[in-house]
Amino acid sequence: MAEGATEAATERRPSRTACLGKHHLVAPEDSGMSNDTVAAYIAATLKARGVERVFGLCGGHVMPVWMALDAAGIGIVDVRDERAAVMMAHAYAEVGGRLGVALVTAGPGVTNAMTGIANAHVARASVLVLSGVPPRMQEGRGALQDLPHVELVRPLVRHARTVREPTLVPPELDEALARALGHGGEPGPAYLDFPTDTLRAGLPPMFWRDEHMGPKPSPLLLPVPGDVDRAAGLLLAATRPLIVTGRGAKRAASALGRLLDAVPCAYLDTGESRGLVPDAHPSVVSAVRGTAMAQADLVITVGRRLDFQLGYGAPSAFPRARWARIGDTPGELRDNRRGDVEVFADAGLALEAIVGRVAARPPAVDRAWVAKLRADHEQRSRTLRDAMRIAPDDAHGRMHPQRLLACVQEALPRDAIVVADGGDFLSFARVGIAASGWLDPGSFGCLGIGTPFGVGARLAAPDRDVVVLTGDGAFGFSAIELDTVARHRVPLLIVVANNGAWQIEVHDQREHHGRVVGTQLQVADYAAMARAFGLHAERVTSAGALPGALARAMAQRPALLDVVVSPDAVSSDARSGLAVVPDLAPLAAWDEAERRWREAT
Ligand SMILES: Cc1ncc(C[n+]2csc(CCOP(=O)(O)OP(=O)(O)O)c2C)c(N)n1
Ligand SMILES: [Mg+2]
Repeated sequence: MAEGATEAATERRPSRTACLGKHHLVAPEDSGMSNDTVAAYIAATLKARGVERVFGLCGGHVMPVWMALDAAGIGIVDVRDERAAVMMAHAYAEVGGRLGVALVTAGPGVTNAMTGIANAHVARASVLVLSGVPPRMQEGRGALQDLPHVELVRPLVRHARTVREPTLVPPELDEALARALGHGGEPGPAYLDFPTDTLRAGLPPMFWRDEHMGPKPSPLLLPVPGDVDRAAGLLLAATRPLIVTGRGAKRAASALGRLLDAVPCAYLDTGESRGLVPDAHPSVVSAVRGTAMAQADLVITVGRRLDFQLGYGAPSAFPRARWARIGDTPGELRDNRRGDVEVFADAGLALEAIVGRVAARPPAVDRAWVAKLRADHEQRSRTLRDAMRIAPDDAHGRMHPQRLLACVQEALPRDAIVVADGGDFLSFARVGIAASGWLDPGSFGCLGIGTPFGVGARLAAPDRDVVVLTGDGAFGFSAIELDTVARHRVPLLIVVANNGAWQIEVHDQREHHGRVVGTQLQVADYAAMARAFGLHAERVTSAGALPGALARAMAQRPALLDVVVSPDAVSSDARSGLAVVPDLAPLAAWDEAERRWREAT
């Protein structure tokens, strides 16, 4: 456990000015706070773990922690809705490769946070959510904001507990941190709450120990050599190998690059890993995703679940493939489709080890196959880019969303992180925008992440530009966070594609139901709304006005552009049937293929 100073701390209770061990805090003399409380301990531990800011919304039940965080010098990003606090912590974690922390009050604070918690659960984002419950003597007696939080969040978190006994806070907090970070398991949200009187209670000095407070190394799973041999063998024998990456590959960019140099596979990223391999790399074939999936004879998933975005890895979507799966979580290793080889290991270490086995040997890869996919990818991308630049206005003179995106792409700084949200507009952006950093609603498909993810991303990467591209419907969920953006001076550019509708649903209703019900919005004045919160904002109604508006907005961030776009444009997600939710598979084409496959087998 401890070093000398902490040992000494066990001998006496702390005075308000004593520094007891390297993690112990000294409360400001005039703060009226004691520095030996559970709340102060939580703040000191977070500080010791490198937490620099916490996203939250205040309330009496968590006030002791709130004040202790501030006393510890941890920044508080105070938001307008708890859902946004968790989403900000989520993006902060994902972009920064670190823990995100959200602090929300009891009752409605927790229920509001639940959508954010669910989103982090599906995305496997390392978020610690802290809250309060009524004091122990009031629990279950009809106290203000008394709810069984732990029962509510249980299926959405890696760990959930109410900690009532002050001296158990150190190990409980330590375990929750480890679970959130995925030490020995899948990363994701972890949840703890404390009765307010527990937060105020003193925690004797002998419990302030490095054993629980100090930073812990992140253990990386080493690959088993035999598994690496088998994976390398499969790869060397494959003629049409395809690598698909996801969340678990994010720290493995350099090993991945070396593998692609050694064996020129076809490569697909997914929303979770976008930007990992630059678009200019000759292996990238994302514009011909379907063809690559249909023709591959070996698919190697790296830190990627076979969720709906990959057709669950079904034989009907990947008719010729054998599988190698690499992952350090059970889902990323073997959900839906077992691998012929499974390498249960950190992705970077596994890829390095595979490179070591294949580098000196000639692969059987059909280079002409990869080259053809790449040529088709480039051709398709070029055609799309050209079409986007001249996508015509509709009969009412409203801009095509692709035209908007083409202008945004021109104005996008090289290293920018793009956050995309919406229905049709997200779909257009996903296909049409190239960016080195990317966040979107992910597999949870959760509208409303735009502005909160933008805030979290920018705070995690203060030297990168962050641009939020959002449909008007999606924007509305978290629109009030413009206030948070302004108060905290987060220099985002937010572009709202305003078509006055939940348009992807409108297309579905028109095509499959013959009428439009409850899916129209107003073409509201979001620029006026943004100005009300102090942002620079403009409404743009013509493509000609866009470059100037984008330049002014970039220069005066935080800024919002409210761009009126045509509702008539139909995105690929609307066409693919994603919004219709087919019976057997997530997209119409896969659903059809699955039907044929079932008939034939
Ligand atoms: C929280 C949430 N509610 C509802 C949906 C269903 N949904 C998916 S896309 C969409 C429409 C989004 O509208 P908008 O953001 O304006 O984008 P547009 O399709 O108009 O481009 C809806 C309602 C969802 N994915 N998430
Ligand atoms: Mg819309």
